[in-house]
Amino acid sequence: QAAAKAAAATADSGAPTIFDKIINKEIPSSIVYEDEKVLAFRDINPQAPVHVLVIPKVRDGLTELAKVTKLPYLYAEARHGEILGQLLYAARIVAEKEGILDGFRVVINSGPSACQSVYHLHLHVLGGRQMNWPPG
Ligand code: DGP
Repeated sequence: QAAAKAAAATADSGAPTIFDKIINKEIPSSIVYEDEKVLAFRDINPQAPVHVLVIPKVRDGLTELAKVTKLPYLYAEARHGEILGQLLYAARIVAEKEGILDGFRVVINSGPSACQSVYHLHLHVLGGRQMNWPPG
């Protein structure tokens, strides 16, 4: 908890992130789904039996989205509609592939107060156990 908060508070929201290296296959990841615009891979620190991150690959859209997520909330504009829709569509594909369509959670941690630690927009797809509410 404390470590996650510290990482979120010090994250550099302008710089390339570890996810760029994952997209470019410079570092390995366990890929669950990939298409032209979206990459989904297993979280290195899973919080549920299924914990997959879904991220945009497209460099231009990515830069714009990474910038807007500097704000303490998800700031989406109309021009982001297509890529945001593709991310949600990929989340559904991931849930289906992982066999958790009966119940899964999609989370975006946006900004330091939400414990965002990697400043490359990403959806967490979580499932495979009973999910509780409220979240922490
Ligand atoms: P967030 O706190 O929402 O910014 O989540 C970032 C997630 O990214 C966190 O759950 C751990 C994951 N993560 C960080 N570095 C790596 C990595 O190098 N590989 C993988 N697979 N996941 C990573």
